[in-house]
Amino acid sequence: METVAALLADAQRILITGHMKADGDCLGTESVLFQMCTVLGKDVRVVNPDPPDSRFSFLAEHCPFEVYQQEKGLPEFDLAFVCDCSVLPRLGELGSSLASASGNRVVVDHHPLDQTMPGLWQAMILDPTAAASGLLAIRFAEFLGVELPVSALEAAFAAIAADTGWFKYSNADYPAWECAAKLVEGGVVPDSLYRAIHQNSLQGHPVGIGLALCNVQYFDNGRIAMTKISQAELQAANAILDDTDEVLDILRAVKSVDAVAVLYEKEDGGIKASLRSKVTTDVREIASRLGGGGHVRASGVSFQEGVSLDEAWKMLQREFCA
Ligand SMILES: [Mn+2]
Repeated sequence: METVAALLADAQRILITGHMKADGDCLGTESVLFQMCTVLGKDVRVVNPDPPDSRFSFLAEHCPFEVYQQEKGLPEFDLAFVCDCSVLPRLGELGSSLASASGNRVVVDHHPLDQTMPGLWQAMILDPTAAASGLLAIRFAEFLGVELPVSALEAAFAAIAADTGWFKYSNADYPAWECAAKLVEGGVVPDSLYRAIHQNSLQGHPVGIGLALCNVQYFDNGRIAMTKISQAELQAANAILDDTDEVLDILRAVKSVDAVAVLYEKEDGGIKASLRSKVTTDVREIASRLGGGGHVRASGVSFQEGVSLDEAWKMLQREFCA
């Protein structure tokens, strides 16, 4: 953290970014760093490959999320923070601009470091044992002695809650609870945050969950549950499924099940898989065999363009049941 603090002290123009389809942890971490740098009097821009997930749009009230445009390129920066990801291709075209820019690059992440581009990072705040990147952003603010506004504490809480499934999963460890307790002491009201994030969906969302659950199949004596959902099925029922977390939770609730997967066809036809496990299955290993990544208990895969939902199903089933 000392190196990052020194780089930050010398920098005036700060860029904050993160991975494609930024999740609650990525957006929350960005918001903490944005507000911290603002308190420090820096000129800060937050530029992402995509607009924020609608459930986390409330974070935009205190953090101006911009969307990267290839024609405009990235703003000039002295120091860039890359949040919740060290795999540059996961930043899309923004990643290539970032790699060729002259400013310093710092990664703030809780995934194992991507080793394919040595020399890319001048420093890092990296801890694969941390429950969320948001926790690392808070630790860094504490290290610098920056007093954060309540909106930044809310962003950190949202980040940790997002990656621990509201403190349900195995990564909800003592440091995560301890940090959450401090955030609540600082003024965060968890139930109002929960309402803002998880009780704000559209009427078609429960129908989307129902449809996705109807396609479930069990393998390996019920140890594995897989399901899938196509855009055609969703559209025929006027349903939406903007988030598969609830589907994954319900599948994991089955007693015999240890590992679950939801295959989801996006509106652009691309296929995404979300993988989770309860106790024994290493879903990061399974995801990495298909070109994806993540954590041991939570991982994901974006299949290559042109792969159909049924093809992705067969590939995933082969790896999952191997
Ligand atoms: Mn994360």
